[in-house]
Amino acid sequence: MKTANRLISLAKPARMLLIGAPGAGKGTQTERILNKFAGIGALSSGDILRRNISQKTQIGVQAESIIKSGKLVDDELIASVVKSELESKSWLNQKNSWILDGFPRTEGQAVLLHETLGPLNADLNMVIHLKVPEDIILERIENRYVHIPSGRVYNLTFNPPKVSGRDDITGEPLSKRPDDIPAVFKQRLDSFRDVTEPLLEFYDKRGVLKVVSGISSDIIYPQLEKLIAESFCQN
Ligand code: G5P
Ligand code: MG
Repeated sequence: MKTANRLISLAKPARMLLIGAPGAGKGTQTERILNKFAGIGALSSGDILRRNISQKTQIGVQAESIIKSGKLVDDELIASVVKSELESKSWLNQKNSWILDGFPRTEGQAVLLHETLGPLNADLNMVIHLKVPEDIILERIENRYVHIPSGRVYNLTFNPPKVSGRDDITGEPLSKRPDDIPAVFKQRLDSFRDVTEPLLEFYDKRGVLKVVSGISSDIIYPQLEKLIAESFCQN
């Protein structure tokens, strides 16, 4: 239930990154955080790319076959797409609070983001690894449906839409992601292990890494909420 008047306010700006394997629940947890804390925005690199694909933009054309194969799009491309989004939302400053879901996911991307945020003294101040066992997430993907314009995500057993095949808010049709098939999902997991897991150390060395773990989003979410409340809601 969305109870706007009960949202918790932050006392300090939060610039967060969620890192997790495909299907770990980055989108799911982002939505829960936004429903609990006031004044936080969110941006998912995968959602931006899927919107570009559905709108057939030049970026969408470049990204479509790469996403379908489960590989990662080029660091420079995704970094510039995310930078433009941050600019257009006026989030490139020390005041705004936001969550990045899925970007950076390589060390090269982390360096590019730092080149943008560092000079503003607005680097990421919390990077959270959502740690979920692989056998658990494999089961989730088969049942996932998404609302591409908003990025809202459903699962036929865990959080089914109120009306079958329709987004709860807009009533628009839901889609299957073309990269949610087992062979492609395996490639996405490999990319995560090969290039994204090493990024954890990068952020650990910078003193901003936190880890939350569990076999379900219901187990992980309270850990996330506590971390955010303790880190950003007290002066
Ligand atoms: P994305 O879109 O960033 P992934 O692979 O990183 O894709 P994904 O698949 O979106 O991550 P998620 O957001 O971590 O997973 O998970 P989710 O959608 O919230 O949850 C997964 C499913 O499980 C949902 O159906 C949800 O309802 C359900 N669920 C959640 N919790 C539970 C639970 O506790 N129990 C159960 N039973 N179900 C649950 O990137 C896609 C592609 O875009 C490109 C790449 O090609 C990438 O493969 N891309 C980038 N390329 C380069 N650099 C970047 N930074 C890029 N970003 C995107
Ligand atoms: Mg996602």
